[in-house]
Amino acid sequence: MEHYYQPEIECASREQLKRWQSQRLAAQVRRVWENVPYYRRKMEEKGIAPEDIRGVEDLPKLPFLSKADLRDAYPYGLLGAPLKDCVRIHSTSGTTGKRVVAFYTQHDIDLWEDCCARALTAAGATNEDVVQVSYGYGLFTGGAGLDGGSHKLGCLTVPMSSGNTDRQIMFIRDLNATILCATPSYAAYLGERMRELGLGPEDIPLKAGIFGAEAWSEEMRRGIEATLGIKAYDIYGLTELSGPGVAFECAAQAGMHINEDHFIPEIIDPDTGEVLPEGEQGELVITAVDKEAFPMLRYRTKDICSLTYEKCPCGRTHVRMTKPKGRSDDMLIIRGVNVFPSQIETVLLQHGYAANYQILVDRVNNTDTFEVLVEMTPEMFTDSVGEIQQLQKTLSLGLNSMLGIRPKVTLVAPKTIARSEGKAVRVIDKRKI
Ligand code: DLL
Repeated sequence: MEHYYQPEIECASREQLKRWQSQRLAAQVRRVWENVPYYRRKMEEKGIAPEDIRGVEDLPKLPFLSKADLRDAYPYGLLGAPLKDCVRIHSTSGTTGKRVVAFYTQHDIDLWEDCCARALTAAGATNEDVVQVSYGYGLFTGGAGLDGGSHKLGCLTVPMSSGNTDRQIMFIRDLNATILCATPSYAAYLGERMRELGLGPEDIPLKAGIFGAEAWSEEMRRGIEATLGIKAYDIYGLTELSGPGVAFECAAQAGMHINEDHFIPEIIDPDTGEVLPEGEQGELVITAVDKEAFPMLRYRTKDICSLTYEKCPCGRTHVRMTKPKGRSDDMLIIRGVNVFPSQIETVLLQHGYAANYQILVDRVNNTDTFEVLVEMTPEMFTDSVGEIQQLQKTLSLGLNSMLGIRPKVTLVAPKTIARSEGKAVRVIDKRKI
């Protein structure tokens, strides 16, 4: 039996949803016009005034916001509410340039936690569950978001944060944790550590996991589901738009429902900005219609995915997005060929490797070099040079047929690639340094 956190919203008719979106959008545009001079200037440059935006169909008239705007307006330039009404900030883990600092009023925290509570409910959580939150706490939104959602549901919440993997496993077992929230790479690492400790899925009480914050493949999902003995659900979000819970998976595991009462999605051609029809793949653009402190209108996420409005067997009516296969700025262009790390992960897992790999790109004599370091699993470990060469060749050919470009593959001993407790570092591109 399917459970919902807010059934009247999650299963509302499409007509009702559109009415909510249109009313909220018109009101939000007016609020932003009055309170955010930065965006008002952008609207004026396009010759748009608040009365031009009456409903969802007028959305394409609005100017986009991008990460560059956030940098320009840092830190207070996009604030949509008086500072005295703001109660929290969070910030991205961005490694280049200025971090994004997002602000929240109490209303913003409430709507965000509702979105996370919907995600937890879709993964089967009720107030009988023990939820271990192993996303980082602090400036990162993962810990606070899922923690807040778990509280709203009345689950017993274990605020573990990331790190100290043996203690994580001990708490899961001692406290009977039934739901784990973590990045997929950290969940995979927990599984790996369990195996080392001689523990199998039958030794832990977990039944579901809510994994997001980075791209992960279907193959990785199946791997985590098998090692932890759980059902693994995807969750999507970004700091600029609250954090986790912009979209989440239901039991159908067939795309993530976008919380459309708060977020209106569009898919655009990243080069021309043109809005693309349903089903086509492009960059996800999101308009948050009722966030107060950090109102994002037509925010370009850089994430590449597509949308479907087809009916979902779970009964929720909100549109679904496909797993983002990576960010447009994660995409590597190597000797002119577009390469997404997630494609490499898919091939490795199909060949029986774990998702522990690193992509090294450099430029030598004006030519791009492309190498993939892949960890052998303990089961396949061998020190026979002939065998290793054969395995490397097979993988390199497999990658060639997926990517259209052949990398050098180097197999390395188990546990030589550093594990991450948060988002995994997959790419080292020395061309940019
Ligand atoms: O990663 C928020 C989050 C926390 C989502 C916990 C899910 C779980 P940021 O650090 O601002 O926020 O990074 C946002 O991460 O634009 C995507 O590129 C990527 N991302 C987030 N969720 C997914 C996902 C959080 N499920 C950026 N699949 C986004 C693929 C994801 N990529």
